[in-house]
Amino acid sequence: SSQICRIHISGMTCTSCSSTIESALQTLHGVQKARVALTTEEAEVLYDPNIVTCNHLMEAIQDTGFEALLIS
Ligand code: 9UX
Repeated sequence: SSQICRIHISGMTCTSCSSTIESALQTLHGVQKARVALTTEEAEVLYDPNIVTCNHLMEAIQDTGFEALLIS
């Protein structure tokens, strides 16, 4: 089964920022769908909890140079 993780992202200023993060999330094993919204500063990720964790998703965001905070 799948779960959804919602993450607040700080530091994005352009659509290139959000695209970079979205691509980084989409390449992760276990991620089924990832959407990053620049205006709301939010990422919504559909993932398989048997393969990857929400913590791991947040680390991947931080690795691209942005701050990530768990929403839900
Ligand atoms: Mo363009 Mo977004 O350099 O940080 S990718 S502003």
